Amino acid sequence: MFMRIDHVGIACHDLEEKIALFERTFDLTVVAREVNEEQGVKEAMLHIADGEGGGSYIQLLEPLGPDTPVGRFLAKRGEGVHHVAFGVPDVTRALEEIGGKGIRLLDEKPRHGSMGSSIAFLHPKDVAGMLTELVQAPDQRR
Ligand code: V0V
Ligand code: CO
Repeated sequence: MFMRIDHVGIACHDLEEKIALFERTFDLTVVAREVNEEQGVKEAMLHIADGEGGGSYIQLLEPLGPDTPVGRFLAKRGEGVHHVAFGVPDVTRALEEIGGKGIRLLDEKPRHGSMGSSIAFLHPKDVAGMLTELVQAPDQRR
């Protein structure tokens, strides 16, 4: 079902400061930036490697406000790992399969994600406390 880890999302207060930290510490490069109003985030993707069906990345996330998923996470838990995203060939199909196993879906259908991807989230309480994202690359080229 999963082809690779697409990205690990990190919640942070100050995106620019954390981009600089990851660039100088790990020699990573930002390959995309986006404000995603629907998800309530400003985000940056730092490229790690290329893999089956697309690349793998660190995603740095700054909330657009306190009343957003990442804003509430920061208030409760502080900065840290927010979610793990898996690359799948077909996110609609993966949602059907996983939903059929009784896992609560936070998205019934795919939404717009970073770099033109289609994304959907699974409830962390049903996946060992891990907020899980499914990612379908736009054309297997990411
Ligand atoms: C909240 N909880 C988490 C969590 N966020 N557990 C693990 N990992 C997280 N990231 C726990 C929280 O501690 C509570 O447990 C419980 O879930 C309910 O949380 P809440 O404080 O009521 O917070 P809400 O209202 O934000 O609800 C949490 C969920 C929400 C996960 C349902 O954040 C959500 O729908 N997230 C999906 C969308 C998202 O995260 N978008 C931002 C990334 P206790 O304390 O009651 O035990 S956007 C992105 O990745 C993009 C665009 C991309 O990749 O392209
Ligand atoms: Co993500």
